Amino acid sequence: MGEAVDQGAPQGPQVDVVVVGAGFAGLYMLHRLREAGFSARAFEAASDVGGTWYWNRYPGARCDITTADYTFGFDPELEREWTWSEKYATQPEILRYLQSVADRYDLRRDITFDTRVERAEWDDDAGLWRVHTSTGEDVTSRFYVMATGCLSVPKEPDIEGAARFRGEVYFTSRWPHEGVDLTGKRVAVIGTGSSGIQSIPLIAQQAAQLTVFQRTPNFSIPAGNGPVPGHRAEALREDREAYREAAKWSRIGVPGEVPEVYGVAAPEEVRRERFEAAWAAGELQAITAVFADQGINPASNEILAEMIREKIRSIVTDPETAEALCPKDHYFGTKRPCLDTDYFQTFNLPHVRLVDLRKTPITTITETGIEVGGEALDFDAIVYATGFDAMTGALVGVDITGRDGVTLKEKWADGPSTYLGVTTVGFPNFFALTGPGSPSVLSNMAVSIEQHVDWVTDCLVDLREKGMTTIEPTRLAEEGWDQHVADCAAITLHPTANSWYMGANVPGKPRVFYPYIGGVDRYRAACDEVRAADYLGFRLT
Ligand code: FAD
Ligand code: N01
Repeated sequence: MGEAVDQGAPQGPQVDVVVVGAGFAGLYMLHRLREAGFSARAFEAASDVGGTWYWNRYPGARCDITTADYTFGFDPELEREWTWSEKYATQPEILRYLQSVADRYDLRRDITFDTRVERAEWDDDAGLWRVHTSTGEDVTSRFYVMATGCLSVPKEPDIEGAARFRGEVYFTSRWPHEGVDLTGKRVAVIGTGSSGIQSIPLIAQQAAQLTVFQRTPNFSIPAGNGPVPGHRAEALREDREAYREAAKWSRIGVPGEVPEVYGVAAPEEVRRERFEAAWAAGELQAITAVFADQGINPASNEILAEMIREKIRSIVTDPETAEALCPKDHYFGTKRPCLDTDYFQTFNLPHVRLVDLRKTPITTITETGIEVGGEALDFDAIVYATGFDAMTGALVGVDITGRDGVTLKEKWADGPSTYLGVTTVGFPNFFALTGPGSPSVLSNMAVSIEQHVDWVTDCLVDLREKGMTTIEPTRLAEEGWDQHVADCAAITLHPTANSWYMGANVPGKPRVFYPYIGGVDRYRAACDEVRAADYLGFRLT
């Protein structure tokens, strides 16, 4: 393969691969493709690289996987030259890192910014993808890779009257680049997921009055931010490669203990000791692994949940507010738990008020504020921290038409269907990085992105070596994988929650469990096995 521009008929592809998106996934994909000798073009709707870390500039935006782990591991030189300043780096630092990655590997020259891919059709006769962009530029490619992100399409505000508000309106997921000064203002924040919980303490520092509108209280533990944790820094210094290898074969993409203690069986002092250690560690990987059975056994989960509620009650001084902040309608971990810095403490401040939407739902948003439970509250600014059309939003947001004229949106009308979470029947030579049916958002995404990109690149190299030009999963393989993904979720507590993992946050979205919960390690083994078995479950032509 290689550059194959040919204006005469029959026309071949202009590039080997089109990549959509220039976040962690698109950048690494581009780099690997180039290294392997493929020609590639990337298109990015934003004006620069970074993806998540380009768009989400709200106050307090940080990662929630320790940054020493949430980082590329493919190049020891890159690792030697970049030092993270904190346990959980801020958005500007992560953005600078991704910009430096783009510079280091000279990636920008193949990325077209401010350009959205709007449509893509598979041309079965020519065996290529026809990709159409918002600027009118059309490109043809042999392979088409969506690196469009799992959390890149903000959810529309589905609240009556939202368009009427005449004050300032902000979305955490599209925060203005120049920053926002909320000093002295009356501010409403709607949403108490990770974005809300990170931004609320900082918004409270500026606002004259802050009112937080909470529909579902969330489990959150203190991040304990500070320097990179000593044990991780040391392990990396001692044997970087072994540490990264351990991450690849871990459950969530971060080296750590696999718990063996069962919550229901453990003596009270053991439960307490394990919980307090996880609380003090300030790491999702610790609090999600206190008990071996917390994700599957309601009784064990409740033991952990109640210990977190006790902490909330001990922090928040007003008992009614404390109770309203205690999550009781979902099992711990079935909605993504949050890491915070002084979130619960913020509700002790005199100018901060919590409105429990379960008790008093929003009636409407008006020109001047929000009506709730018969009260009309006026605001200067409303901040929406209301989340994303996760996992599939960006994929079906592009009009992608496969072999039989069926679009991806049509095919996935009742929920996504994939083989290995990266390919789908009817869409030859199409890859969705960290797609539904892969560990993706349940894992350290840096590790999962590298794994997907490496697998896709290896696959394209293998095809080239075999003299093959197309790859598509078989229906049987896809059905088997879908069943496996569903079975893994079904034995957990996850399907009980109204979470974005279940598509429950977007009205009308199919209610299935979107990611693969079998673990990063097992997933990697499955992908490796498929490749070792000469692409078992795929049809190559
Ligand atoms: P993205 O970074 O989302 O990049 C996708 C890019 O594709 C975007 O720039 C978008 O503009 C572009 N795009 C989409 N559609 C089109 C189109 N049609 N045409 C052109 N361009 C398009 N994960 C972790 O593992 N650890 C964390 O600590 C963590 N923290 C997070 C914090 C926040 C605030 C958020 C929102 C997410 C966080 N995540 C975290 C998940 C995070 O999204 C991933 O870790 C990772 O950044 C995803 O990289 P990506 O390249 O796959 O997608
Ligand atoms: O979005 P969310 P997010 N009326 O969907 C509420 C990653 N991330 O941007 O739960 C009233 O979690 C909604 O209520 P409910 C991370 O993976 C990581 O915060 O649906 N409220 C919820 O409280 C995360 O999970 C970090 O009842 C409405 C909130 O808005 C994912 O991105 C930081 C509403 C949305 O929470 C998404 O997080 C940020 C309505 N109509 C993001 N609609 C880190 O810490 C929605 N809500 C690294």
